[in-house]
Amino acid sequence: MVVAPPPSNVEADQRPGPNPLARLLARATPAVMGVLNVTPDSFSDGGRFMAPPSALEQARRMISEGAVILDIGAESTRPYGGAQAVPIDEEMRRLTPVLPAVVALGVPVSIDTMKAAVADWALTSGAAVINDVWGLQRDTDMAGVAAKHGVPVIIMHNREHADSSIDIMADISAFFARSLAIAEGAGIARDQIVLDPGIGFGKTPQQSLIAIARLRELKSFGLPLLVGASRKRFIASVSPAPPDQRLGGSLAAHVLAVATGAAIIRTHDVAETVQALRVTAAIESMR
Ligand code: HH2
Repeated sequence: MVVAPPPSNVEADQRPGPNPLARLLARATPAVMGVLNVTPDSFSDGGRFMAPPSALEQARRMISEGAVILDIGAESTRPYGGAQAVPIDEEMRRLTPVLPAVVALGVPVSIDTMKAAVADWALTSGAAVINDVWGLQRDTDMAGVAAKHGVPVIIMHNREHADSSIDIMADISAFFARSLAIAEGAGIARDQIVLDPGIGFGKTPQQSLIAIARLRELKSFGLPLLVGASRKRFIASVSPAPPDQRLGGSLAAHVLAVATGAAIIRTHDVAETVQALRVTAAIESMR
């Protein structure tokens, strides 16, 4: 059986619709989010896309490979610790020559930031989604910014430190409950929320494996789930390799994440991920 290629991702996402999230989720296949790091120090591709022309080239490439949303970040979160804090003005200085040009390419753009002021500015500059790796719990103005702009928010689980003694699924659920209460208090509509277990963030490698294996439990919130396992260290804990040689592990994790309930996959390697997910879906359709 031949699975027809999906329609152009750009055309599809420019159709009028209720919100960018609803349009992404209305697709038959899981949405692939391409990562664009305009940073010198991101854990797997720091420095590669700092220059605006390379960032734009990478954005175009990811769209042509099938990304239906791009996630732009200008401050490394360095999962597993060691992030270099970036002042607000520096984060905006890195984004200014890139963000509006990427928005103009026609797919929705999410802003990966922990700072409400940066999110506010980015949304005014054309970003359509907030991606907060502290799930509205670090910068107390973040929920208000999301509500003011009426945009979707990705709420990611995070912890200051990993603790191997805790039940990580219970911790993730308790964190989401707190974030959802904050969101509700700020007036963010529930259909604007995506939950993300935060693979690699405040987790031992084993806890990251558990979060993917038991992802389905998080469906109880009744909200779409996003998983970003791309190139992360838990892969090397199973099969040692530097970040740029973790594609096989990333694909395995993402295929299983979709099987256990993920609707959106965040990845650095768009072409390979799209191919893996299409082949998985084609095989599944034969069952
Ligand atoms: N992972 C990273 C950054 N942002 N956002 C969400 N929602 N989920 C994730 O898993 C996630 C995220 C880390 O990856 P990357 O952006 O490549 O690294 P860095 O933060 O070092 O730039």
